[in-house]
Amino acid sequence: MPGKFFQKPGPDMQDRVPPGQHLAKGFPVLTYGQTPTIDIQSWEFKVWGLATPKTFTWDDFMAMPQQEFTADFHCVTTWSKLDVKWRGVKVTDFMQYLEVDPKAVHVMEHCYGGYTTNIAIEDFLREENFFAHTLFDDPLPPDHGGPMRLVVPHLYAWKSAKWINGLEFLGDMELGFWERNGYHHRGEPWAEERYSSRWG
Ligand SMILES: Nc1nc2c(c(=O)[nH]1)N[C@H]1C(S)=C(S)[C@@H](COP(=O)(O)O)O[C@H]1N2
Ligand SMILES: [Mo]
Repeated sequence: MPGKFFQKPGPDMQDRVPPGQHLAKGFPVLTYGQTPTIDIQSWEFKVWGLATPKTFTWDDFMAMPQQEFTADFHCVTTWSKLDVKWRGVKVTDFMQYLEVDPKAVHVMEHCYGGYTTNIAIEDFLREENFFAHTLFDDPLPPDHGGPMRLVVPHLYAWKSAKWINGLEFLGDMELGFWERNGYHHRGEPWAEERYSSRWG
């Protein structure tokens, strides 16, 4: 009964809803597998690959500049949610704490629970991307990726890794979990980059 869960975008919203998407009521949870249990005391975030290896604690992240973000969220399974309010750390601010080899062209996002997703470095370094620990003024709920997730508003939400705990900087593209299983390598909603063709 899709009518119960989705609504047609109103005329004012039409230009914000990508082709083939519908507005979700509420904020659906979409996870492959179980929600991991993570406590903030032992939470760690690692950086490796073509970057100086570093480990950040929760306190390290909280000491970075914090900001509010409002962003639209598009899941490839055809639901979108507009104006989601988050709080966290901008990716470009976080990058000030890293030393990345200029040969890095791609990034693998790693998560508690083993999920991975890949992203080109120019998509990762966009000004509008952020790590989120707060959702609509409440601590980010575990099902939505708490204590911390990445949000990449300009790509389908499978790139917005929940429970993120690491970045691996890469000299070549490698594929993450859904990308190995047929999803598009990039995933741009306005171009409907949903799935990869069998030939590439
Ligand atoms: N670690 C992890 N991150 C993930 C996923 C997942 O299964 N595991 N699902 C992705 C998908 S397909 C979507 S649409 C969004 C859903 O985020 P939400 O559950 O907060 O709506 O998270 C993405 N990030
Ligand atoms: Mo999704």
